[in-house]
Amino acid sequence: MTPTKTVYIALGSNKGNKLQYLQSALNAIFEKVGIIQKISKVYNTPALGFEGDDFYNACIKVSTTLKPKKLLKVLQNIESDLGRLKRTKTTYESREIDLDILFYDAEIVEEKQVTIPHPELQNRKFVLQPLHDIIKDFEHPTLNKSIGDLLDECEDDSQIEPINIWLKNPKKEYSFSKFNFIAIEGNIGAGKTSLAGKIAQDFNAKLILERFADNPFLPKFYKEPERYAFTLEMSFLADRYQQISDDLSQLDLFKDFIVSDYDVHKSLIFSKVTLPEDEFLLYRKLFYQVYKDIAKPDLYVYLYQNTKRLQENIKKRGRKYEKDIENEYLEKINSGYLEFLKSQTDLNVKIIDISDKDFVKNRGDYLWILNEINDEV
Ligand code: PH2
Ligand code: MG
Ligand code: MG
Repeated sequence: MTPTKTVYIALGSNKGNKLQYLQSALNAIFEKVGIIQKISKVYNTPALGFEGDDFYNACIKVSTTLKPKKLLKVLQNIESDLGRLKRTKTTYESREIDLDILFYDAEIVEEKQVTIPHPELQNRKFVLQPLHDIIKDFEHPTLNKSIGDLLDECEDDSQIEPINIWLKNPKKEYSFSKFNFIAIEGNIGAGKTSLAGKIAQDFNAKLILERFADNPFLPKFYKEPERYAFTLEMSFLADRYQQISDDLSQLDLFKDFIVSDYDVHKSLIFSKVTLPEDEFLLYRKLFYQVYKDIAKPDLYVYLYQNTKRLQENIKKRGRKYEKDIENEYLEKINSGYLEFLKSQTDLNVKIIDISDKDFVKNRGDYLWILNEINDEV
């Protein structure tokens, strides 16, 4: 997986509807760069280093998987999309929007077009003050001083004043908070774990992942399905019950909701495919006795992915025991899910077709899925 980095970005505008430019830039950063973790107040600041109207300045903390050069490119595109023209003079001039990278984790980047940390930040109160709102204790990786100390020592004596209007975090458009428990389901290799992980990280949810990697019967089952199917299903039943009841009972006061990468009913769906009829009936009896009063998710998301791409994902993650899974098996599991979902009357189900999406690679696809889920609210 691509590592997620924390970046700090300074925003400035001194031309046109300044607040609107800052907000539009924020929205575009959310769409193209990553989730916005923190937003400073907006400050009115006199133009420093040139004659011009006052600026509105702010700083934000963002999580991103973009690398520094790509991040710079994306920010420059946002600047030009918002109407900023290429410089005409070599000195500073008024601009609709200026987006500068201040820090990229604690990394030091010195390349032709990018210098990080921003070489001027310690000399600019219009950067240090808003930065101080969101990370006063962060230590500058080359000056080895906190933002608080840099602000105290800064010789810039500009009068900078917070305005009483705040920028809005675009992630507030997604109101997952209506849910207490979302289960992400899908076939083998559909991307359940990746999606659940991203949602948990971006929206402060408690993440419940299926722990199947250590099920000793799974590799045996793939080698000899007839012999190990019942044992495998029984061990899943026992494990999943244990885990889900543990996890659901440990309330986490600091998390807003729960997201899991499975729903317990998958036991029924898989066993219907893997077991002979009579064994399945026995199994189902046990299942309902075990799960009679387990909490149900208040939203059940089924990620539909076509067989070809499931196979590609399975190859990519390279679990040895999964390498000979046949198309036919995946197709049976998919039909099993759809049949199960059709029969559910008191489950809030959202089926999302992701066969032409790649939400790991494309942030646009990820946001599209969030919108689909959000439509259910
Ligand atoms: N940006 C500059 C130069 N001067 N002055 C203020 N007050 N705010 C800015 O964002 C700013 C500036 C170069 O990018
Ligand atoms: Mg600048
Ligand atoms: Mg700039």
